[in-house]
Amino acid sequence: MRKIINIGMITLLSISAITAGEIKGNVKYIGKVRKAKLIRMDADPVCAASHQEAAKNEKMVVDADGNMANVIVYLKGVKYSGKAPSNEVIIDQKGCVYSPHVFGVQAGQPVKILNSDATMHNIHGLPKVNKEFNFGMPKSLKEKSVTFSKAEDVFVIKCDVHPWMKSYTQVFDHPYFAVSGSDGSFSISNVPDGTYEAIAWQEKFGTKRLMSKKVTVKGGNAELNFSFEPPKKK
Ligand SMILES: [Cu+2]
Repeated sequence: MRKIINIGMITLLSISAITAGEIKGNVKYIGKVRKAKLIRMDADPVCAASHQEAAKNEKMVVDADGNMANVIVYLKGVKYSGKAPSNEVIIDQKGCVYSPHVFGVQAGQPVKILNSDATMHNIHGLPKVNKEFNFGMPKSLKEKSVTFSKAEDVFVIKCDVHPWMKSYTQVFDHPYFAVSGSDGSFSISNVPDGTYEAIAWQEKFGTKRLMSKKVTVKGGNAELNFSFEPPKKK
């Protein structure tokens, strides 16, 4: 009798371990797409000279079809016991803008900071849960590395030399997150079967109008779409 129960449990465990799926979707902006403002970099001639056409403000990156980039989509409250990946997330200071403008990273995963510019940057991360960091990166210093030890909601990383330089990051204690690309699409893979609360964060809409949706994964692909709307006029 005991044997049968054990075999049953092992079978059950192995099925749940291999049953996982991919969450795929798209983020749209439902509203009039305004032209992005151009960034004035006159304060630093090296920055200004690195652009033939002025760089665009990235607070809202939406294409002509309403596809919205730079939106963090993640599953909330997921228990995950795996290790943080050892591969680095790279953030570059290039043309006096941060690339990427928005990124996600796992707690304990290294973040490599590059300075591709021939000018001085001072990168200043302003987390509340994790340790603040703040250091100058003169043109001779091409690489630095930081890690965040705990999960934390979105915070800003800015440059104290160039006030227009901002990047946003969120630290996760699991790998189930993604940032939408320029076509608005995202995918989160290897998600164990289950029903989750999914959240979408966007820089302009921020956390006040956090978007939340239920998503169920049951092998194969699960679809999850978000759309942001401008606030209704009263
Ligand atoms: Cu800078």
